[in-house]
Amino acid sequence: MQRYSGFGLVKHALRHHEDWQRQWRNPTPKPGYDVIIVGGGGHGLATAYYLAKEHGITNVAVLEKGWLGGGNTARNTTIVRSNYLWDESAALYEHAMKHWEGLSQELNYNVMFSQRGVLNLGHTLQDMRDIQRRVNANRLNGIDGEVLDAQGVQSLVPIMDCSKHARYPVMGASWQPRAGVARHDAVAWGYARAADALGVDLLQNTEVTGFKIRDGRILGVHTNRGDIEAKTVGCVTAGNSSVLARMADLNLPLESHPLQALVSEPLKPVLDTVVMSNHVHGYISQSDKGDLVIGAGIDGYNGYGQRGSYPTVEHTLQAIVEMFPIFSRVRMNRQWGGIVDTCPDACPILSKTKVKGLYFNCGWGTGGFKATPGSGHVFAASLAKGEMHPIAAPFSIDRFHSGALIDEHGAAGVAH
Ligand code: FAD
Ligand code: PYC
Repeated sequence: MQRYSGFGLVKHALRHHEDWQRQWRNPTPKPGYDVIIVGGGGHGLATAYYLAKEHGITNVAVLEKGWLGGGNTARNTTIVRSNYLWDESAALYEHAMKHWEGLSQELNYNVMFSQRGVLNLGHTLQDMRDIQRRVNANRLNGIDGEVLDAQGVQSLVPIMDCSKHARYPVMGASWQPRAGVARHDAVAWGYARAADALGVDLLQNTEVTGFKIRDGRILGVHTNRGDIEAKTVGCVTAGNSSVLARMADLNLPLESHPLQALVSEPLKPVLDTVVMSNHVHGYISQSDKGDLVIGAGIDGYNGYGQRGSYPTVEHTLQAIVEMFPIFSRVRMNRQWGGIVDTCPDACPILSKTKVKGLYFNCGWGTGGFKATPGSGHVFAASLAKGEMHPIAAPFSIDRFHSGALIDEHGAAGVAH
């Protein structure tokens, strides 16, 4: 792959940004591939990359109906942490965390992973008991975590109102120092460039409209650009997963909801960690550009609108200003929404289906960005071997029949 030297960069800058090398090819679809990944978000692109890199399966296409990373990957607020309660999810998110810690080097692409720590605040005695339990469980799983009291929180975030006069006074928090944020679109672009370099075809503006299934086996997909054959198909389509599932006559226990976020005008550096409060219902961090990145819970209704709304801005900012009165005069710049697919136990689905060769990776709800490298890694191994990777296996669709649910509502960090 061609790389630009310092001289090359200057030369291109002087030529008015013309003739830059494309980051990835724009191939014509082949009639068939060994593996098709539906969905060109972070998870789909990571899956394709690890298929090629770790399993030598390079005859792979990623089919994306829009542009790469234009779904939830580019709409999320980029919080990365692994402090989940149950062993199964702790293993999955910590697997991702370990990948995050070397991802920029792995992809030779700066994904700006910044381990600035995440605080999950507690405002009631019950919150604090839950926090204590979760931090204990994390430590038993070798995941970093501490329980802080209000004073500990105040010393980490001097600008937050940790006084007793707040409507819901801060009693303490869980603190994961290795947690943080990353640059969302760089994650998609980094995986895309690396997968393309290994021979993966990235097909944008290619929408899957149906599946070719015969005798209970997948044979390929129908798309707006014609039929494409493959005996292994992985669907990684986040908020659209139940729509895809219906095309294969499958019923997934998913609900699609808008989840909104907003950013402020840029400010000088003022907040160097991530603060989340489920109770007051808002979370906040400051991006490297200086804007405050803010969000809350999912919209109460089902929908596919990728838009923001005034009531959400209002109630989210009420929560933020309660915690941070210093931000009361900051102006907001932009708001947007993404479509998240929520599962009844607030855990993802990584699973085979009753259609041989057809797999789903979905249901990440409000929290899948942090899982991107780990999810791609274990999903690729599952597709390559035809058996779910041990870290993925507990997240099979079968759990909704067996009752072996993994309830992570408490650790989800965002109300849903
Ligand atoms: P996506 O990036 O959505 O990719 C799926 C792709 O599939 C899309 O590009 C879509 O166009 C494509 N597709 C759909 N249907 C078809 C079809 N028929 N044919 C072809 N392509 C199709 N998670 C965190 O961990 N931390 C956070 O701070 C966080 N904040 C969030 C804030 C907001 C506002 C939102 C909306 C989500 C947030 N999330 C967060 C959740 C996170 O964004 C998602 O879980 C994650 O990005 C899902 O990644 P993905 O690659 O599976 O999905
Ligand atoms: O899962 O940590 C999370 C999260 C934060 C904001 C949205 N999701």
